[in-house]
Amino acid sequence: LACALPLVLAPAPADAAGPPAVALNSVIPAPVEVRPGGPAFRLTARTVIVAPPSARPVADRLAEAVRAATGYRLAVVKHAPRHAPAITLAPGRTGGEGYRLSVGRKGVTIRSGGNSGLFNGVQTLRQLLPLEAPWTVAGGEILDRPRFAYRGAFLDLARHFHTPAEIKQYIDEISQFKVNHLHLHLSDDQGWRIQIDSWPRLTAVGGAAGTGVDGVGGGFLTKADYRDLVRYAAARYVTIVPEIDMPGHVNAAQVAYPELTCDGVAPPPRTDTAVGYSSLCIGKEVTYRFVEDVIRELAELTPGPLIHIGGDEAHATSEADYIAFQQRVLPLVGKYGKTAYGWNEITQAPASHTAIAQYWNTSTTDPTLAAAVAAGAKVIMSPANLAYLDMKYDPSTRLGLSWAGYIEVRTAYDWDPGAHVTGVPESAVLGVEAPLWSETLRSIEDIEFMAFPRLAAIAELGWSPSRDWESFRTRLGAYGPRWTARGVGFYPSPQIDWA
Ligand code: TNX
Repeated sequence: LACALPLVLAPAPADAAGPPAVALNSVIPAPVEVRPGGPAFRLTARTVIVAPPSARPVADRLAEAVRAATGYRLAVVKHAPRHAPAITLAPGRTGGEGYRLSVGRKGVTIRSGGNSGLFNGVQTLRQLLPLEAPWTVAGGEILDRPRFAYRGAFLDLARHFHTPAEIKQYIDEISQFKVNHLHLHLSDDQGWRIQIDSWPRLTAVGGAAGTGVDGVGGGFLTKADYRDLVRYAAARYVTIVPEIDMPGHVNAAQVAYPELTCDGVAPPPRTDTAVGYSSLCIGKEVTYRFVEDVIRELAELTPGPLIHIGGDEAHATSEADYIAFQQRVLPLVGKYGKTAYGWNEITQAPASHTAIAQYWNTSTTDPTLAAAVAAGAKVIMSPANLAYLDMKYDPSTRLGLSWAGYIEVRTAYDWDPGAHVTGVPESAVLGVEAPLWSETLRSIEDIEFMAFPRLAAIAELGWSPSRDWESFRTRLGAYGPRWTARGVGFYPSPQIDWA
């Protein structure tokens, strides 16, 4: 122990030139257990990546990340040559998304019972690699697993379309914080952003040029684009969750198909940011043919278990109609083999008791939600006043909205998703999601400025067993140069001492 101690304090070997290794306890989200100690590992061009065939996809991601960070093209092999320094991916007893990472003089070993766990271990290792040579990784061990199964990010493609390339860039960033779901808001009053073969005018009209807020943008994902995104995300252990919003937020669909209104008259296209004025016609059968066709085609595109059917802000639908609509539509999701997911308003309908509600309200009490939970509903926490990435940081933020308040980094971090709403115990909470609505956002730069650093805060709430603002603040400050090095224009919050 006496000789291990100096290594704990200064993990870089004495002969190392340049900066000391990154401390093992600097990772975001904070791991469950960190035990620094023992000799460090020095990654060089001679290091090999060792992985069984089953873990090859993760090994390829690791090789890609090492190449981006160091310029080295490490070989990926099934068995390590004798004495070769190695990063080894190996089976382990830590189940699913959990992993164990061990660093010693001869190499780094990541063990997990699942490829998602190996991938998570790789994300940890990426953060332990210094930004500059020498590529020394501090010695010790990390044992890690998520608090919640669902850790989500969200993009709104309807208010302003974001291209597949931009969505991929976002997936690259969020997956580094072990975020494992990306919810795509694919339709709203302004536009319709996913090809539906049985209703082609949805995208021909609703995805045309000019169908964004202020008439800017337009565009949609073809089925081929969408399948490619699903694959890209899956390779980063991110599940795409598609949302079609209804019975409100449907103006774009009604512009394309006037039979979806009660009077059969097409409304004018809308490029403003008002909400709550449109509704599907609850009493017409064509409404349910439309909804079922859309759900069926979405389910065909979706390997993941969830389909989000919206359900928010249906202020132009009477309460009785709203409930009647959800009683018919929520079971349709099940008919196509998926679990229904919707904004918390769906909990007014008894059929939501086998569904998942996304809680976006700003109150810490919601008797309707609590009653649905008592009847079996599960919840994903996205309180607008804490988790909405489109809220301004402070009054001077040039992008974003402020209807739910200002959200500085500490506000986004300092709450407990497992005990946020009265009558919603941790056992009913599947996780957290950080929505990023796009009324004011156009480019990937806009997305990055609003998402980072707050997404890292929400990711830690979803992953880590406990929270500690001072620790998070320190780790975040140290992380800043990594975003800068990747060209991610994050918001340099004055609450953080940026390195
Ligand atoms: C409310 S949050 C909405 C969206 C807006 C967002 C802007 C929710 C379920 N609905 O239609 O884009 O506020 O922050």
